Amino acid sequence: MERPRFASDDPVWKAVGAEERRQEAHLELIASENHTSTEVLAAMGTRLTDKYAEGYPGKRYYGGCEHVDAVEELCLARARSLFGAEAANVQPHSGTQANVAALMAMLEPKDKILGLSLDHGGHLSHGHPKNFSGLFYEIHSYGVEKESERIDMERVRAQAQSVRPKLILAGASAYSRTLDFAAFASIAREVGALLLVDQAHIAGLVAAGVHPSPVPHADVVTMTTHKTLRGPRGGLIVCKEPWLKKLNSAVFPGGQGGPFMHIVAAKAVALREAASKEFQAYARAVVDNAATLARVLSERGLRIVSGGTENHLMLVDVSGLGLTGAQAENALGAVHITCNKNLIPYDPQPPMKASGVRLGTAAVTARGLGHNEILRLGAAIADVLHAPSDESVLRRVRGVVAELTEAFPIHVALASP
Ligand code: DSN
Repeated sequence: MERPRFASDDPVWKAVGAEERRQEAHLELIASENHTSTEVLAAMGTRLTDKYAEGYPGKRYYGGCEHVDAVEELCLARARSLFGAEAANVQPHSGTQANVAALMAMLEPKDKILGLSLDHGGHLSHGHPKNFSGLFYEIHSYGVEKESERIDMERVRAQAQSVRPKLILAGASAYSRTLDFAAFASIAREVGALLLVDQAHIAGLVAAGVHPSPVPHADVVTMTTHKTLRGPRGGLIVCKEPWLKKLNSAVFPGGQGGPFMHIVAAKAVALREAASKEFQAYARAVVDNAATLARVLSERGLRIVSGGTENHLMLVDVSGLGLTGAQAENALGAVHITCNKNLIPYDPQPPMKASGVRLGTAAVTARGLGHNEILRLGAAIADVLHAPSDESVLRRVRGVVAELTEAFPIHVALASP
């Protein structure tokens, strides 16, 4: 994107330019990343970043907040409307900050949480021992079944009955199957627990109606705005009305100071975009592309955890090829396909090696790749993983990636949905 030339010899701008060129020339398969529209990007680079606005619209601790109040009110109304929610808070700086606020509002320190095990696709802020969640609460975990590699809701029910948690947490960062929020809610009711859903990964799919919504079932729903939702980097919370007062106070002053009003503006733009028909078509294409990619990889002998995908991501078990996830990530990186190593369920490898890679289609779909391009991409990935040190294969695949990235430039595709 064109930008005014300031101190163009500042190495910061050189690094920013290099990163933009990297994004243009690489296919992004990290399932938690996406490419925003230029309008979302523009909102982040506005004078709203200068403004202090501690508090909430109409009740700020600083003068001069009338225009940022208007922006935050718009953002709140769009969040409520997009997710069909009674109430919202759009100030969390990140998904983790949203979870800090939700857990502060819903629990007392040392209360019991039952959430998805991190080794089976859970989030760091759902109970990692060094995260606030693991430090301040008593964490119990459910996992996926060894055979099916899916969550068995009857087993979650039995575990909830034995643990008697104060809160059940549903949501994942590496789970490719539809989450049954109605079943989570019925289990929570049965054991007298609250239900918190972290829909960080699937927020855009939920907004577009291609994944069932947790909103009717959960007390509180947290999310990030930068994954499938395609907004700025940040967090967002929607909830049932009775939770709003406690949540607002847990966000500010509980866990944060002044909100990032330029980011709130960008969230408002992204939420408007996510309500469009074009975004619905985009989200459907993300899921279709993921299914196509999983099918091509399976046909080429790669094992997809749980046998496939129903959302935007999949875990590919590369151990059968004699590779670790780290080696697969490096081999794909060498041909300009970016992804991350990832533990698979019951992984014998440590996290920094892992037996799998996680692949997601949100970003490549945002730049315009469709069915035929995903077939080429899937074949290219399989070629590399079957022959990671064959220079002639790597050279040919680099050529395929260059053709795709040149045919689908990021900033042309993303003028706005
Ligand atoms: N770091 C995020 C991910 O990659 O899934 C967790 O939200």
